[in-house]
Amino acid sequence: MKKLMKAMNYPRLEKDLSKLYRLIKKSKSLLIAGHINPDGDNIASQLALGEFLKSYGKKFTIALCEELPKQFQFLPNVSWVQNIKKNPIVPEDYDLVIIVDSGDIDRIGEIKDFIRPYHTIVNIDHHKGNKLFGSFNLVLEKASSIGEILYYFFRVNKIDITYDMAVELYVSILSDTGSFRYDSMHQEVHLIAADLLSKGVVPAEFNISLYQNKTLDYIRLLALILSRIGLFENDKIAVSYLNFEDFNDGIEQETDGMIEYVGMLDTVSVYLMIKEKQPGLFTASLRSKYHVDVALVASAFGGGGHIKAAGCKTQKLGREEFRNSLIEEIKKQL
Ligand SMILES: [Mn+2]
Repeated sequence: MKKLMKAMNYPRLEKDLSKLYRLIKKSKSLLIAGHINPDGDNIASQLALGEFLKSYGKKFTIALCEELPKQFQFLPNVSWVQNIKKNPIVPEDYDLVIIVDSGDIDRIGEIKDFIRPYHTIVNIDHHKGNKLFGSFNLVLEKASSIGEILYYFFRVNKIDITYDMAVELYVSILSDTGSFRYDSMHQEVHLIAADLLSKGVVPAEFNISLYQNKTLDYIRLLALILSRIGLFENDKIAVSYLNFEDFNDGIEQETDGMIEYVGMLDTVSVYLMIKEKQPGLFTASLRSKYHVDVALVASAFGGGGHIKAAGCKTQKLGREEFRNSLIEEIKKQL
């Protein structure tokens, strides 16, 4: 395990993982949360943590302030995820708050309103530039996913990884490495995945649930996005967009992954998706295939993220103005 964890380049890792275990043991009731617009890493890792807490006899709530996206319904014990807008919670019920996958506490959205000064906050994350908002911060920038961090946590503390936990850790890793394809990959991830497979995980079983479960509305929206792709700077920049009126109820959340189709063209180096989330409020997701640092581009508009994936928003600019300003900013690095 020590050899595996060396790749994390985090000298105090073993000590911090034991410290986290002690914090959890000491607590009576835990509130677990992740970022808004949850992805597979976020949801699956929280469920894996839940499995462990349950086996330990701890009371806990996995809180979400929105509906759980459909593609995660297949995860074991998914009913533990509680939409606090439908089933409200009270802060006094908890003493420990664990926040995963969020570089900034604002990323947890309205769940933040339930945090009180008497709560101990544990921040488990892998985003660069994490704001270290926790009373205890476990931020491993080299980790592929929260699933990978939890794998080390379970192993170091000799916690049995059950089949359900293995499924959740595997889905968490799959989600944040783009099925073992992204820059976040390193050789230890394959060793961890192999160990999870030894617990009975069958990867082919997730293919349909995660990737082949779309509705006709989704496919039609995707067709619209593809038809709207515009190319700039010798076809190096691709941009598509969705207007507010393009969204049906509930489908907005599902459009997140569609940006990948905008970057499929071989000439494209940077690709963007602009969405009008509310009338006059535009968000931009930015992706880079090569050297362009899109986090830097996003930061010019008050946003941020990773080198190859970032985001920002505006209420001052119209859609085309926003697009043109973004292109100007990208041009500085092309
Ligand atoms: Mn993540």
